[in-house]
Amino acid sequence: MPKITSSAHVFANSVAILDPNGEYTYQQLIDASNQWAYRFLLGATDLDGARVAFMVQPGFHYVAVQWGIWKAGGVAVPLCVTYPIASLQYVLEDTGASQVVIDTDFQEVLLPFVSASQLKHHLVHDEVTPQDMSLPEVSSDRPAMILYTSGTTSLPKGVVTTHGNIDFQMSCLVQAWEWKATDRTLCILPLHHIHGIINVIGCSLSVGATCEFMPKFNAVDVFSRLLSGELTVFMAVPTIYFKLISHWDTLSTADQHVIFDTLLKFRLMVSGSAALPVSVMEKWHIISGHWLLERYGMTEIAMAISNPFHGERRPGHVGLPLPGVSVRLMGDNEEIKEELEPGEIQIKGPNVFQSYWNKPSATQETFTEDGWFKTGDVAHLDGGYYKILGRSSVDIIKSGGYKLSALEIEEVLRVHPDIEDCGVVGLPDDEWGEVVAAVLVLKNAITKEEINTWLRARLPGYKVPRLYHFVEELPRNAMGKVTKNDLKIMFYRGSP
Ligand code: MLC
Ligand code: AMP
Repeated sequence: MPKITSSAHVFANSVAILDPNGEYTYQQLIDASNQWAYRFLLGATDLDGARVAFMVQPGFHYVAVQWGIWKAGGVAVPLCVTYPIASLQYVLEDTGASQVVIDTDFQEVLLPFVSASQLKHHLVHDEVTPQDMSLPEVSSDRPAMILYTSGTTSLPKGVVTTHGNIDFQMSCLVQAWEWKATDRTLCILPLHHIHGIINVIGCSLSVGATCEFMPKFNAVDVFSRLLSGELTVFMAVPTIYFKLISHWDTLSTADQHVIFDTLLKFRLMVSGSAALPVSVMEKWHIISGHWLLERYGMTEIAMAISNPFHGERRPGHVGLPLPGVSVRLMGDNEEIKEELEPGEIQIKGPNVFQSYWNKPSATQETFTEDGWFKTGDVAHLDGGYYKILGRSSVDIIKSGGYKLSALEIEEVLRVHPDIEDCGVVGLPDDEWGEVVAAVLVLKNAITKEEINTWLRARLPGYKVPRLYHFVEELPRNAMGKVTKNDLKIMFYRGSP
């Protein structure tokens, strides 16, 4: 069982969670997660790795369900709360989930499918009679969680992490960033990805700190919580800092001074999941007096490289290997790269995931023969600090901190009856890092708005292209492969 669920007894009377419904102690979290575990066990002694999916609003119930699954010996599969049914169905079918937990807000989208598939389901607010049973011993090498990541294949892959992985991922950050029980943080990130799950909820609750939830990001509300003077740690993706800066720009000088004085008292402010532009880091320093701590991570490895808590936080760099994590840069000819030579980031350590769910060959291909995980990100070392230079695949797009697969979006677009062919690329964007853009060859006339409405039934909003360009034919190289750089150039020339 992850240490986070057993160490909670030490902080029993402290406030663990604050969400829109109220305040909850660690003891309430222990009690509620035990009850969830009993509900999942359905009289059995151990779920033995059965997958339990849950579509629950960020907050107390989300964490209680997650811990309940772990305590019962199940594998937690958090569902994105903005997914349309097609994306939810993919995850439920791919994991072979045997039970699903549904929050009131999501019954309309999920319940018809779950009922039709005769999946065992639980509603978060169902009245249940409290039970008392014994819970299984769950060893650290057992799978704990499956998170879906988009990559160089058209369909998202499930990343399986063990309890041991999760324990290490949290304890490593607690050590590096000096988390303490007196900390209080704000969770504004989606909870189907590691940034929110491990770095924010996991770290805070593993040390007895308090985690506040704001289920939907909004710059005005975030500033109002930051200004409460109660928070000590804040973590976000660069797009969020960009949006906060845009809001700050509209405020009076007097308000800006109050913000500076309050934010200066924070212990730590972190940025990650995408490259932090130096201009954003510098502007945030003017706003808050803080040099953001930028770190590098990935669903498969959680966090691997981080600027130091004490010491120089170098703009444009992701820092040094975290304690216990080994990092190397590998060249195309299997040679380890030295200072200022670009190479692929490869990672080894207890943070590295176990496998891609049901995909043994994808798992094998992503590791070197000597067991290093190949990230696909290219970096160089600059005076001991790693600097990310790019990615080995043009088909991976990072937008708002979300990793998107151009291939996945193309695959869905090609199903549209009026679309003959398409190519999807990421275009640089100050706010989003990259925005998704699609070049289409049409069979029949159709508007961008019609395409977007159709896509939103099949993909979450953050995967839907922001820009379209229509052509007679896609540019291809001698091998017949679409030349993605030519697609990008079309948008710089202007879209019709
Ligand atoms: C949303 N929109 C996007 C978008 N996300 N557009 C382009 N790119 C995106 N990524 C669109 C929506 O479709 C919507 O359009 C409009 O923006 C507002 O949507 P929203 O969801 O309300 O946006 P907003 O609330 O402003 O959200 C922005 C955000 C969100 C930055 C809060 O994108 C977010 O939560 N990002 C974090 C993702 C994350 O946690 N990644 C970590 C992965 S783990 P319309 O037309 O409907 O108005 C990882 C490892 C690591 O990367 O190192 O951490
Ligand atoms: P995900 O698969 O959603 O976990 O996204 C992981 C990817 O995010 C990494 O492979 C990187 O490409 C990117 N990433 C994470 N942190 C940073 C960072 N600080 N700078 C640049 N890219 C980052």
